[in-house]
Amino acid sequence: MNEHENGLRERQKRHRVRTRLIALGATTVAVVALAAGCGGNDENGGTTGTATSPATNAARGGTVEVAMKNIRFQPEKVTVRRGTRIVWVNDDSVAHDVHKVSGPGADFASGPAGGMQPGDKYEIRVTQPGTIKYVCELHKPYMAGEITVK
Ligand SMILES: [Cu+2]
Repeated sequence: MNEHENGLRERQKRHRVRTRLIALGATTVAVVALAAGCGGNDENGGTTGTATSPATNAARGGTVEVAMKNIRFQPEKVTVRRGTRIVWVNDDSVAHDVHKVSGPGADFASGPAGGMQPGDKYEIRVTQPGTIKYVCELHKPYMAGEITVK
């Protein structure tokens, strides 16, 4: 086989590939045209205006978990947005509790000192900006935490 024949075969191959691409292109155009047709029908259906997404509000109030482990709050300091749910989980083998010491909003407490048994949960929702300090009455001042609400 000489150079000329090689070149000819290459050109033929390329030509076939191009033809196939054009065919594909035509199919794509047909699909797009169909899709556009559907879109047109939707517009005629009268779905007008943009509704405010409920996801926007849901995103504001997430959940942050604070573990009670090795006689510590973990993490000891969290920074959250207003509306966030703070959930304390006693992941320890001993009893604990949560008692607010200072900061904005209403006072809160999980119950009596050492009232949270292993596996128990306690939760609040933070609504006012500022820094809330809290302790475990049983293990303070060693076991203390902070929530900064933005
Ligand atoms: Cu404790």
